[in-house]
Amino acid sequence: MHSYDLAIKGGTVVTAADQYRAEIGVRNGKIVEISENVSGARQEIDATGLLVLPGGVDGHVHMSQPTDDGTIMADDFESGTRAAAAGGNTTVMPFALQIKGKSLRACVEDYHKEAEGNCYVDTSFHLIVSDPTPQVLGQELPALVKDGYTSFKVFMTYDDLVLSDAELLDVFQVAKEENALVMVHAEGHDAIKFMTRKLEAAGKTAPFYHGQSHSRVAEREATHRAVSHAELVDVPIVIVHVSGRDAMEQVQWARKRGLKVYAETCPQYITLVEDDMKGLNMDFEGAKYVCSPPPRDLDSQAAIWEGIRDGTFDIFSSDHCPFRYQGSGGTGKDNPKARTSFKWVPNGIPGVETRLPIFFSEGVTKGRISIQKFVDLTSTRPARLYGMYPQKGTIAIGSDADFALWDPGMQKTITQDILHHGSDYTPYEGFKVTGWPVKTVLRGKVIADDGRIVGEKGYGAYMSRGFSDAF
Ligand code: DUC
Ligand code: ZN
Ligand code: ZN
Repeated sequence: MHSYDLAIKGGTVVTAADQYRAEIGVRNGKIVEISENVSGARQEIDATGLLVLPGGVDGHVHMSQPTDDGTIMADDFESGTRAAAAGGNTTVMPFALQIKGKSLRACVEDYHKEAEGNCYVDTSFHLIVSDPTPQVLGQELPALVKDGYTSFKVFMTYDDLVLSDAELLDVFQVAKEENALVMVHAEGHDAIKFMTRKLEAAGKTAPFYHGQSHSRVAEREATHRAVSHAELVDVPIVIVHVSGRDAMEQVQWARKRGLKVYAETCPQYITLVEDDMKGLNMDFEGAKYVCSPPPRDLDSQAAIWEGIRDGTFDIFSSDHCPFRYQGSGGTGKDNPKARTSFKWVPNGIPGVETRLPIFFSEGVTKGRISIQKFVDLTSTRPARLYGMYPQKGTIAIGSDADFALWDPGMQKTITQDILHHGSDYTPYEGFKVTGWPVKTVLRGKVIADDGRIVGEKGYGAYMSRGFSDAF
């Protein structure tokens, strides 16, 4: 008779607050003992020399998301969660997108069908509200929040997603009444369109000019507008994918006024720069780095690190939004329309598998942040902010037995051939990191082991959530 299904022995347990030598006993997928010595387990993992971290919680990923321009997202739930598992994650949060003119509830149900039986890690969905009709605002959203979809994203740009200021305010008001958390894509639509027209008229159509069209001014202005609307309604919001100093200063301004404004940043904003979108010689290769908001410059990277250290940023997510570079039949980044103008290049880059190693290496290994901060921004804080804590995001008695066993000294070079995503490239090709997830454990089962996926497809479960700790 075994007391435990699994014991993790010999490692150093790390949480957002602490670090100590301990062994962990797991029963029925939950952590049931943390002590100096755990024995009597059916399976033992020797974690000598390893850090035992809570499994990564990626609060912002896109997979199997419908598009309206003939492109296809490179990851469905199977490949996207496979990549997530290999990268040390145990929970990911993709977006159930409301297709304009369609009921949000029906879109959520369709999205569940895509996920069901296909996941290697646990998932929970945010919603994207693209069509806030009276029916959506008055009935569907309140009912969905009650069913555990306690966060939704709104967009201030993109023809098919943009909400007017009046619509933003209406959605914020529903969020306030229902205690839901709104995530805001803050880039000003008219300013982007204005710059796009000017650039195109001057013949500047290469992918590089995406960065100039999605200017830091447009991001700053929209961030200010979003936090002002949040002040008016008196509701907490999250500004997602903050790219640099300009938008970050608006978050800090809001905080100084006592507003509950939370902020997210992503790997691309500490590693990539606008010039990456030049490709080799202003050629189309630059499309591999096109995402929104776009990467900025070295000063912006330095600003993001300041913001990470001083607490401006609450969460560090991947914004994994993968497209193939060469998709068949014009479904990838390199498609005939995109060759005519940057404005048709699908926005987004893959990153769910590389988020943790890049942040660990650039942050912890290089001495910019503590390992507690790393755990907080990549697991604990997203779990709290999105209503999954303490089931997810920590190592404690009663929590899910989700771990990333981390070798802090392992050196790796990121290349496409070691990754598990559905994209045919990585924007981080050749990037060297120190620190790597060698095993990922989800609810007591090893799902990834030294780059091999050993979990079962379908073991990843859907989680309905409680309320955010932002309220
Ligand atoms: N916004 C995202 O959050 N992800 C990718 C593209 C975008 O505009
Ligand atoms: Zn966005
Ligand atoms: Zn995104």
